[in-house]
Amino acid sequence: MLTGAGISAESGLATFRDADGLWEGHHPEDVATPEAFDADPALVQRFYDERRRALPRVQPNAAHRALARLEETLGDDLFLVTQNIDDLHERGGSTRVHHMHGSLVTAWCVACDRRTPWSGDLLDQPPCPGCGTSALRPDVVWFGEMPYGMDDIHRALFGCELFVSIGTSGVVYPAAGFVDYALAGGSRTLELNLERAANSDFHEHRQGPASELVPRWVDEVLAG
Ligand code: BV8
Repeated sequence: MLTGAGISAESGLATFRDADGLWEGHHPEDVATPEAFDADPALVQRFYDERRRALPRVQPNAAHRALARLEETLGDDLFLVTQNIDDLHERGGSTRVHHMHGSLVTAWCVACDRRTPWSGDLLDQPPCPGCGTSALRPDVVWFGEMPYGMDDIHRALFGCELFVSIGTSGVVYPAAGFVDYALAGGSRTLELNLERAANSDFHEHRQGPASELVPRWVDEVLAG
């Protein structure tokens, strides 16, 4: 199962498409890059500090909670990978979440490579709790960087019974290619989305808000 920004939209977190207005005069995709961080670290730190500060103000929604119910029954038979860097899956009760694009609530020290749970700002270059160096960056996978856990993801994808994509526009790779990988392994594929995604070769599409579609689908799975 793959989730994207659409599953958190009804909790009040902007999606990339919504946010494809500008952020401080920049497209988000242009801020989420190592080059942008090298060129203007304060701009990029502010971008993530603002999104990290928003987290305590929002709550998981019925879609997050439904996936936690599904995990309670399926356990390790459910592999949940998210493109989202928010913590709403965890706060909704999921315990096995693979953040392939990293997480807002972790800081990564580029000096000692240590990752530390982090809820504050990084703009003022706080020292790394491990080595004391002021070299902390968001633990987020930027464009041009390798997503996390790709081996585990590919192992889970190939030959899975059902691949479900929830609330993602299917434009960013390698996540957008997961459906093809699943199809190649003979999986059934289902998309739950407000609008059909760009990579629309799913066996089944259900259109609507995640907070309605996901609990209904989970009820079907648990009943069946
Ligand atoms: C890599 C973290 C290689 C940061 C993110 C040309 C062609 C193909 C690929 C490329 C190319 N040029 C470059 C690439 C590669 C590039 C890429 O794919 N670019 C795209 C733009 C073409 N990919 C990468 O760079 C990746 N890395 O390829 O590494 C490599 C190899 C070797 C060694 C080193 C490196 C890394 C990509 C990761 C970037 N980081 N996020 C942050 O969050 O700030 S990406 C970010 O945008 C998200 O994480 C997500 O992945 C992506 C899109 O977001 P979505 O989740 O889909 O959200 P979006 O807003 O787009 O859509 C919202 C959806 O929700 C819609 O479908 C909407 O209908 C739906 N929705 C809205 N409301 C609701 C709803 N659904 C249900 N209910 C609702 N209420």
